[in-house]
Amino acid sequence: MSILVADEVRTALAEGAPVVALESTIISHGLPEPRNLEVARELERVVREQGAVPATVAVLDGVAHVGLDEARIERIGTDRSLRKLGYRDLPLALGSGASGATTVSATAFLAARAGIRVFATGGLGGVHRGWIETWDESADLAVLGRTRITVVCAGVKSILDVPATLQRLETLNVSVAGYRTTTFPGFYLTSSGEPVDWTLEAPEEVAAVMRGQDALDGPAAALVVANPVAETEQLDPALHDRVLADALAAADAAGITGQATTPFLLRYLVEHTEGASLEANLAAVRGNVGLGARIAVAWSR
Ligand code: PSU
Ligand code: MN
Repeated sequence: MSILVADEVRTALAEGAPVVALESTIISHGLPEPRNLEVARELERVVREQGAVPATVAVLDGVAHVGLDEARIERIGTDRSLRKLGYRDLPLALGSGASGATTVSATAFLAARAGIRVFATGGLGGVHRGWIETWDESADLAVLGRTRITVVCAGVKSILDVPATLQRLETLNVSVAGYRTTTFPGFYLTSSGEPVDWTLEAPEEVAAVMRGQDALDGPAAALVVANPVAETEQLDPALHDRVLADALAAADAAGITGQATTPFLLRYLVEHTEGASLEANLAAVRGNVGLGARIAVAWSR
């Protein structure tokens, strides 16, 4: 068996105790060293503080791990040779003994496969600006369109085409609700300005929607709980707009495409906001992981 569920996670799932899946790409490719390793540990701690069990997902030496021990977490934070693995990369990594961090698409799949229902991350991948020429749409969306998992996120990165991403989520039958907001969050920003049709106010309400999914038992699809970063912790919107425009121009000039696009833009934003985008990013992720854990607790009752 090349999917290995950590003992603690397996036991929690067998007992119906709350478990929250966490992705590893954000650690290995989305955040600068050495902060990334601290964050990996902190996120696991945030889950535990709410009484849930964290299950960080990654592929190491051809084995898909759901739940990582401390040595493996450290490897995710420090091994620069790790690949970035979407769902489609999983068979290739397993078959070839490769190692890599999992994106939302690969993490959502592996978590659901292990029986985990709640997954918390920063921002989803989505439709890239310029998609009409590049056809660049994250594989996250297709997997969420066929996986029954609740994903807590701060929306999608503002580096993307947000309205087009929301449209694709609709087409793919992914349920989307704002958490205590009537607008879709803007990742670094509290609001993207785009409206959401549904608003949920408490973890118990989210759990009730998940029970609704099970009662219907229709074709599998995700529930996206879009949880905005607090206004006091968001990136200054004017700074955001200015640096983002520069970042997109720089990516274009450097000929960055494919999997490299998201990490390039994220790094550019961190460097050109003197780390302010990183702080907003971390505030968003922390908030999502805490909420994910509270949802997992409500769901387990
Ligand atoms: N959001 C972040 N940081 C990240 C990512 C998203 O704040 O590092 C990662 C996630 O793992 C997401 C992936 O699944 O980027 C999407 O990459 P792509 O656009 O290549 O599918
Ligand atoms: Mn892409």
